[in-house]
Amino acid sequence: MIEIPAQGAAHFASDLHLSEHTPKTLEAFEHWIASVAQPQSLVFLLGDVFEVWCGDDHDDEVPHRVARATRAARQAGARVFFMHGNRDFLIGERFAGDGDFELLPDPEFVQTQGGIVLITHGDQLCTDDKAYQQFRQLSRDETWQADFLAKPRSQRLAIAQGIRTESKTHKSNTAMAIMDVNAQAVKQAYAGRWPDGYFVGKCHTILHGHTHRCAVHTAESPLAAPKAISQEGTIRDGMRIVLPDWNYDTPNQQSAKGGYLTLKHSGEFQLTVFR
Ligand SMILES: [Mn+2]
Repeated sequence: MIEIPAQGAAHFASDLHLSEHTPKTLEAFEHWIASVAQPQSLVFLLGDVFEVWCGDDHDDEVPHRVARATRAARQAGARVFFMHGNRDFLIGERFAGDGDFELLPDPEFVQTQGGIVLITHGDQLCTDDKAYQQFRQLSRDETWQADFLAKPRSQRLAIAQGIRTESKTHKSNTAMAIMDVNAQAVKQAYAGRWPDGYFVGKCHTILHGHTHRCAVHTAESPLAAPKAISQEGTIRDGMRIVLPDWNYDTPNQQSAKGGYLTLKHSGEFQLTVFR
């Protein structure tokens, strides 16, 4: 459980999907993290910061720049946390050291006066996507990961490329509803029952990314249409906040270019969406 300092704030972003093809999004990220990094602030990156991650033994400009940005945030007095997404789940201690950030388990909990917030990348709540959940279980296995990381880097990149192509085909053939969170899985998560079968602890509010359907859902309308607009309020029981994905490079008129959530010790929040 992580507590938000009384005088500080926590800032959450996810799903930047950074790669060599996203220079503008990378620049927006660098500006954003510098703007929220100060003493007493907590910066949470909730997964899929990178489009793909094949091991910490990289020599690429994008991860170097991200590590420089998180390290600078730490030097400015912030604590930086990183949770794995389904694309960058292979980030390890070596890269965490480069970026001077702390790796978090998924889920993790944040304590505020407004209640306990469960934070997660969100992919585990999409229980209707059976094919993905099967791959997830396989790829989070220690032996699978050790085998994969032992291969030459060029081979790892080729395998990752294959998985991405397969995933794109799967996505275009799968109904939108199946790739969203499952209502029952969300309901059980509030009661502490996580989809993997373990009891993780109860929470009042859930915060996640992954689905690219930015919204603030409430207990009264748990599955209302996503609305990627800036809004503020105080967290309460049964609220589920979904972070926006970032895309400054091929923006689309209908969706936001990015955004983040700020959460205070009091439980007040502000969801800022970039247009
Ligand atoms: Mn994801």
